[in-house]
Amino acid sequence: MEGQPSMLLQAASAFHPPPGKKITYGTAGFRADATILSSTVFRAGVLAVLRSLKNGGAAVGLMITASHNPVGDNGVKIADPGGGMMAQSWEPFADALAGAATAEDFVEIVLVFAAKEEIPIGRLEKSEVLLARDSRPSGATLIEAAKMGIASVAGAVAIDMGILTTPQLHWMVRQRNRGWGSSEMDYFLQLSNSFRSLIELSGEEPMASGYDPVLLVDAANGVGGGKLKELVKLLGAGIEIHVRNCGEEGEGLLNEGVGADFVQKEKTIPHGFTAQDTGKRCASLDGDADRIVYFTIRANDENKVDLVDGDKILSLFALFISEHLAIIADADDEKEDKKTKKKTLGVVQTAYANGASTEFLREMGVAVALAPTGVKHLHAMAAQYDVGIYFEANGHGTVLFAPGFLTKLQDLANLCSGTMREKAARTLLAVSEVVNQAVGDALSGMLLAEVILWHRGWSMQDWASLYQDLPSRQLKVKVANRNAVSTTESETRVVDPPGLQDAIDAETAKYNAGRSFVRPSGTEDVVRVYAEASTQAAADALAASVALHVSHYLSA
Ligand code: 16G
Ligand code: MG
Repeated sequence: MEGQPSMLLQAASAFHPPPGKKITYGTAGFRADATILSSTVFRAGVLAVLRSLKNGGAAVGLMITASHNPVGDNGVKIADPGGGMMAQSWEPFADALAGAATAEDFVEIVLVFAAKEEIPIGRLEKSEVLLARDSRPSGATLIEAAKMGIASVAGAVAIDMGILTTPQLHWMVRQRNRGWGSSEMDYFLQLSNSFRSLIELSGEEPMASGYDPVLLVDAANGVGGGKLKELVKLLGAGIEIHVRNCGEEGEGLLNEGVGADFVQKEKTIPHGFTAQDTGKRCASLDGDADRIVYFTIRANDENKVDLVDGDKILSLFALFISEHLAIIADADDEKEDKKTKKKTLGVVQTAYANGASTEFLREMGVAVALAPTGVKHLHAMAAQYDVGIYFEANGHGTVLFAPGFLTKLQDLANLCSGTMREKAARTLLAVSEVVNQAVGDALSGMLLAEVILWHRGWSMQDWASLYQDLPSRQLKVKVANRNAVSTTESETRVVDPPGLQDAIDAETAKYNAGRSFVRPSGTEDVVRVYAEASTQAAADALAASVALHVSHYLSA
C-alpha cells in the first residue's frame, strides 16, 4: 500500500471541514449549505471508492443533489451496486469520515476501516464510481471535489454521467452492474418502450373514457423538467404532457413555491399554474425527480389543490397489479396458486400513510407492512415479496419484482400463448420495465400511473374517490435535542422519554378514529407530530395536544 496514505493525505489537505459544524449522513445522504460542503463531497468520493472496492469493484453511484431543499443547499449520497441506497451499516463510517477534524485524522479513519473491512485500498484494484449532479449551480464545483476524492485512491475510475435525475443515476448503476445498457438513451428507451407496450396490451381505450390525454407537469424548476421533455418525444400518440417549471429563464427558482414537497405540504397551487388549469390532471415532481404527487386545482378556491398523494398512487398501482396477478392465479386449476397469490403481492407504507388508504388496501386483500420513514427502509421490506409496492405519502416509491418471479412470468407468458394469462403476464413484465426498480422515480411512476388511468378510462375524480382521506394534521416541535425521542414499531410508539407514549395514548383515546405518533425528523432539527381523526377540527386538536406533551417531556 505504499504511496496510498500520502496520496490520500495530500489530496485531503486541500479540503477543510467547516469548523464547528457537524454534517451527518441522514435519511438521504449528506445535506447542507452548498458553500460548506466541498470537504464532505471530497470525502464522499473516497467513501464511494471504498464501497466499490468492498463489492469487488462493482460500479457505485455518487449523486450531488439536495432534492427539495432550497437552491443554496446541496448534498451528496451514495448508491450501492444494486442501485439502491448505500448499506445502512456504513452510515456511521460515513459520519466518521465527514466529521474527521483534520486531513490526518481522515486518512487514519480510512486506513483503519479499510484494514478492518479487508478493503484492498492502494493495491490498484479495479473500482468504479458513476457520478452525476442535479441542476443546482453549486453542483459543478462539488462534482470536481468528488472526482478529486475518487482520484486519491489508486486505480479508482470516475465516470461523470453529467446532469441527471437521482433515479436515473441509480438506474444506471443497477444496469451497468448487470451488464445491461446503461446510457441515458437506454433509460429513455426502456421507459418509453414499456409504456407503449402497456398501452398496446391494454387494447382499446374503454368506452366513455373519463381519461383526459392532457397532463400538466410542474417540474419544480429542477432537473426533471428537461428530462421529461426528452422522454415525451418518445412516448408517441395518446398522451399530451405539458411540462412547466423546467428552470428555464423567467420560470423562477428551484423548489421555491413549486414542486412535490411544496404542493404536498402546502396543498397550494405551484407557481406557473393558474385558475385556468382548474380541473386538469396535474403532477408535481421534486427537485431531483425521485418523488411525485398528482393534484387538481379546486374550482372556486383558486389557491388550493386537491391532492392525490403517494398513498393514492400506491393504491392505484396495487389495484392494477393485483387485478393482473388474479388473472394469472384464477385461471389456474390448482388451488395452490390461489392460496399463494396473496403472499405474492405486498405493499409497504409508513405511519404517515393515511389510515383510509391502509384500510382500502387491506379490504382489497393485500398484505400491508409498515416501515420506518425513509426510502431505504421501505425498499428493503418491499424486496421481500414477489411483487412489492412501496410508497411514502410524500410521493417516494416504486414497485419491485423478485428476479425469480420475473422468470416465472416469462415462462407463463410463453406457455399460455394467446390466453388472458399470457396478456396478464406480459403486462406485469412490462410494468417491471416501466418502473425504476433501483429507486422511486417520478418519471417512471408517472408513466405507470398514466397507463393505468388510461386503461381504466379514469378521470382524476375517479382516482381521487378510491377512498376518502381521513382528516390529518402534521406539526413540528422545536426541541433542544430531537434525538431524546426514540421510537419502536415502525415509529408508531415512543420508547423514550418514558411517559410520553402514555400521554399520547390518553389524548388519542379522546377522539373518534384518532391516531397519533411522534418521531424525530431525520432531516431537520425538530420532532414531528402526526394526528388523524374523523374531523379536521379533531385532527388539529389532537395534534396540538400531542405537540404540547412533546414540548413538556423534552424540556425537562
Ligand atoms: C428524506 C427521505 C424521505 C423521507 C424524508 C423524511 C429518501 C430518499 N428521502 O427526504 O424518504 O420521507 O426524508 O424527512 O430517503 P423527515 O425525517 O425530516 O421527516
Ligand atoms: Mg428528491
